[in-house]
Amino acid sequence: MPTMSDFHSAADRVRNWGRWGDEDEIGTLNFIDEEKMREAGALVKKGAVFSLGLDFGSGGPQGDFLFRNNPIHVMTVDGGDAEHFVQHSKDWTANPTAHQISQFFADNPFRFNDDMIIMPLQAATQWDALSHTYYDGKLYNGFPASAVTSQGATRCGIDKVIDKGIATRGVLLDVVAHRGDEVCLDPAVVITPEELDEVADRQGVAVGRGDIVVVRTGWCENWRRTGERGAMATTGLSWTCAEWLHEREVAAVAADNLTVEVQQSEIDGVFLPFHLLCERDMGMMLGEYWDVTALAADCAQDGVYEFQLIAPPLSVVGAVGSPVNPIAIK
Ligand code: UVW
Repeated sequence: MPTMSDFHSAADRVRNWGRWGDEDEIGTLNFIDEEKMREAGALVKKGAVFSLGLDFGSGGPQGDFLFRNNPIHVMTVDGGDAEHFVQHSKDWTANPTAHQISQFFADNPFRFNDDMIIMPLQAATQWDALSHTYYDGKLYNGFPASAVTSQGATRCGIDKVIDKGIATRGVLLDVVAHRGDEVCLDPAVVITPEELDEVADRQGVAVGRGDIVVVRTGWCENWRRTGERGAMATTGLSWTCAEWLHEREVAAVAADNLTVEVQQSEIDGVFLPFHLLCERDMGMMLGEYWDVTALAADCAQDGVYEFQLIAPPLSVVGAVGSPVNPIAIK
């Protein structure tokens, strides 16, 4: 089993600190330039849109992870409120604002509904910001871990990437189809760089500078069919795929599972090493729970595994991640 020292050697090889200046907070998104965006736009041929976002609701994928809940959706105004104010307008005479509202509803046909949502920003389909994971007291580009406090991230927050879009060429790597599995990978599968090359070769697609690589493990399909959240949790990329992405100057990586990488320990004493290498050392954002079911079916049908990918996070100031509804357009 690889050791902590192997991890540190890999980190030294992939580290992009200073590559785009000492103040850079967007990392490998810098690989997406104007030419790349034009190339991505030209991939739209049939006018077919695929949403890769899961529903944000009580039936989401959270459940057995202590720190996160499914979104809680609450109505804050509905039709009942207007009728209540109309019927009880005389009860509100001591409260000028409420009285004014009750008069408004009594005199005007206008009605409205409002709502709010309470959710971890890591609840369903999401981006990890570069401030999400770190080690040895440092974030991406050497910013101190203390830049993230209970007030939020003053460095590498998700709001820092907003100006990038995010819009570029997406490439689906369908490991499920490559292995001939029907729905999903076996939980024990560890996807290696060699396998990523095999998948790309089989699909006749090359991964390059500024791309977002989207990996299909079948997790979302399996979860939707069986309701199982935990059993399929372990399959994903090997930590060694970080170097594969680094060499190709990929802009970001996403998958249809919780962690993109395998959850089982690959290195003695380092949990989620791929996260640490990508986010903290390379400055590469991870996209999680991206549901590629419909996209994968279309790619299998027309043999085209590249598309324009548009996946802007919400500009939540100081957040270390964001919900997203990625759109693939072919
Ligand atoms: C952690 O890194 C803890 O979670 P995620 O896989 O959602 O990024």
